[in-house]
Amino acid sequence: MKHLFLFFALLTASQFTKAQVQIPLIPKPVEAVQLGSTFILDQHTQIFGDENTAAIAHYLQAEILKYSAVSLRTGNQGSANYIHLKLTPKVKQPAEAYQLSVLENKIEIKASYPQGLFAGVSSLLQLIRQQNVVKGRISLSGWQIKDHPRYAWRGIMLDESRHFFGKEKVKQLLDWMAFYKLNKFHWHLTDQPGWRIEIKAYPKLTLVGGIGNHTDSLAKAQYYTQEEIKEIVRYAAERYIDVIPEIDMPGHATAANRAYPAFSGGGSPKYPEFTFNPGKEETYAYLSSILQEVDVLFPSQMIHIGADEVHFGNAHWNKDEAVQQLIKKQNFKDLPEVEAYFVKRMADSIKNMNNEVLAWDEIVSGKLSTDKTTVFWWRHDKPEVLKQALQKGFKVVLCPRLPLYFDFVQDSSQVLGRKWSGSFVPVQNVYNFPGAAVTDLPNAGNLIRGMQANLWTEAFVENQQLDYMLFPRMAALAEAAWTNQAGKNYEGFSDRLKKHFRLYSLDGLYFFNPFRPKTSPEWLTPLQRKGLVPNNEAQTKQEKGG
Ligand code: TNX
Repeated sequence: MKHLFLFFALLTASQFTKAQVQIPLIPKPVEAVQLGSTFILDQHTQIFGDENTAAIAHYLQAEILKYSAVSLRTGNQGSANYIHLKLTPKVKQPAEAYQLSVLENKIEIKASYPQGLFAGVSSLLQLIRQQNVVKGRISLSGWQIKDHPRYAWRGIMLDESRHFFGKEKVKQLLDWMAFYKLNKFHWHLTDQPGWRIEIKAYPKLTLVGGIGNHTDSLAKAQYYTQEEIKEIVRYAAERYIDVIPEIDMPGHATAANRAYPAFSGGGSPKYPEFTFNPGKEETYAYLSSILQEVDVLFPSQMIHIGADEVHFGNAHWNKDEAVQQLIKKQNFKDLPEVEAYFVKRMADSIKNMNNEVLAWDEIVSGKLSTDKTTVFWWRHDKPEVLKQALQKGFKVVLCPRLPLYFDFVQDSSQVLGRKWSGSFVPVQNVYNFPGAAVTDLPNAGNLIRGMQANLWTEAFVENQQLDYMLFPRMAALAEAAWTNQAGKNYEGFSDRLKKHFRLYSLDGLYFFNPFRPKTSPEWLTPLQRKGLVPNNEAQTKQEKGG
């Protein structure tokens, strides 16, 4: 009896130790079995594949050289030590499903689709970058990994209208998105302070509309040329990230209206020149030709038309002659009907360009059909809007302010950023989203495409401030969006996350340490050592509002 007890005690203890060995990956894969073997990666390791895997092989080579200073060559399966990238026959599974085996003399990554192969490479790179390079050699523990994502849409939105950060910062963001298997970059390019995308047919949009930002209305024009847009789109495509442009309408149009006042629908005392004019035929031709150029530049075949907060600044519609005529002609009873009419016409023109229509959740109460249309649920205080969107049959991307607006502070002590009735957005809340209140809704299973974090930038001017809001919440977002509910565990995530802080520092990122919110000297970046903490420049934002 005593022996039996001891036997069970030992058994439980050994299982316990086993459970402690976590695969050092974020997001956590569906299945990971440790093998006990070791693979040595060095300059003799060859990457083996075929013409269909060559681009991904090159990415892998380039990343290993960049971060670990080891140069691998591409080669063949006959070599003694190799990484094999293999596209397997297509079977019905998510495109990003993959298998990664780190064995004694070979590493194998298998997937049915290039997206899956890329996800496998991304996992391998995470394992590599967390190891020290000793005399040009990297030791990797043996693992057998099987993995696929929970959600197909795993995104970050960056607002570059309020403040402009530029293409180097965007590329760095795309690098980290690839690191964390985030695959949708939603680019908010137009809003009140500035228009940031060159449009050949209407050059003043950037030359005039590009002037100014949220803190300085006279800042020199900043925007992306079409060549730069193409460069970013290509860079993202190499990382299997879709870029989705947002051209906000009919509200948030102030910058465009400075350039081409003829299409302005006016505003309200607090939001002057806020809208496009829905009463003029010319407005639809103007916006459609803008969107047609946008369509050419972005192969994702998705255009986000905003459509948010129109009521902030459409008071002038009550007096505008063209809008009044439209109301009479169409027999509209109020301004929301005018708004719905405008959105429907623009949505039709986007669908005619063979694009999907994406918009904020205000469109749920409008007139849009649900086909090729995705709603971005952002008003966390209006759960009924999410419910209604799903009921009507819209596809949905989840991005409620709480907990997915990364312009909100992450700790009660912070002042730079927003709060909502005193609430903030800590890493743990990001990690725990979505809860049952969302996933148990009718239709949630088939209509929710996934989730994204939105980084609005009214309060952020410096790159370091941007980093501070994104890291490490981006890691929590990635695991929440990729890893199934059953596999999620905040304690385990925290342990894995701590090991990424060294990588953040190595990349010069300024990040928040949620485990030691006060100071964490061992991870201080050069900037932090100089005492350049963002809180010094803090501005307290209003508590409620948009
Ligand atoms: C609401 S989300 C907005 C943005 C602001 C953001 C600040 C949405 C559709 N509109 O215009 O930048 O809040 O948190």
